[in-house]
Amino acid sequence: MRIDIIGAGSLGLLLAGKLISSGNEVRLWCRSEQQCRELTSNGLTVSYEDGGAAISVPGDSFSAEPVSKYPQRQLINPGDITLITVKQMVLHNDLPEILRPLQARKAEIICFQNGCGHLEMLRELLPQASLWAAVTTEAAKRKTLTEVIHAGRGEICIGKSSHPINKNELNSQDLNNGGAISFVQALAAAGFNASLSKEVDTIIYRKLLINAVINPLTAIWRVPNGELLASPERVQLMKELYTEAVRVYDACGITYEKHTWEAIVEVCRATSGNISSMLADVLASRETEIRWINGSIVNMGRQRGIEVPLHRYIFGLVEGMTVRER
Ligand code: KPL
Repeated sequence: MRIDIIGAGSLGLLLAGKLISSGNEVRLWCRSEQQCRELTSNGLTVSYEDGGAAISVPGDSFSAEPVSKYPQRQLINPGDITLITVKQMVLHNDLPEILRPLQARKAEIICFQNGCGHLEMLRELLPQASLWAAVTTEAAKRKTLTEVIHAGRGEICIGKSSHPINKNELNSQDLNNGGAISFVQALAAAGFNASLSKEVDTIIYRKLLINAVINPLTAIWRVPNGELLASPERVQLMKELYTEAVRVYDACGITYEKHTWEAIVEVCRATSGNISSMLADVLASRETEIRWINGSIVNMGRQRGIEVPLHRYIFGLVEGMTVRER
């Protein structure tokens, strides 16, 4: 397949390395010219913490393009499928212009973002596109601009999201789409555990709940995920955030058998040493994804007339911690 991957962070590099080595034609869009140069001269390496054999792809087996704002680059001559692996803020701030050439096409686009809000923006920007949401539990850590560590094998689940909740759309989901089916096959051939699912919204809302409870509190207290469980006061605040969010989910008719409080505690334990993605953004003075995580809970609550004062408060606190890049 011809695949465009927009975003050369840990997930983008992981997908690129394995998809290139299994014979796909990949164009990797990077945020810096320096990363493009290094990828072209050094190639790309995926290594494993458990000592498994690393995958190294030479720089002439794929192309690396800069997603530079000035001069603005555009995704001309797109491949069979476009993967967007950048964070929400980059997608909202920098990508609309780059994606413009896809406006007149029935482009297949797979979005790997945390939180909600990007699909609505893309639906408006690219009305003809077939938009897919992907949720992954693959763990990857970028070591250098050209090397990523595949720290834990997980799953990639792809489906049509109906967010904001739209029951009619949910029932008419059509997954018999050539592009996504071929892409899932390409992922499997590259060694990923990937599937198409009609349950992607359930998985998205489960992840949203986990991220809305864990991420902002780790960012405010500057602690790894596991330390949230270290004091009863912190656990109490987590529980209150959880309870508010679940009230919104109930009002929206979102099923959450698997979105239990115990599941959130379990994620904290399983990722106890992790610096959450939001804390990592705060520590690097980058804009965070708070608007698309807790901000989504606030918006969903507003639409259903449900007050979520704690999410609103936390949202304001974290939003005030970083200055938006422009
Ligand atoms: O998804 C995460 C994130 O950091 O964004 C969790 C599950 C909290 C793991 O760190």
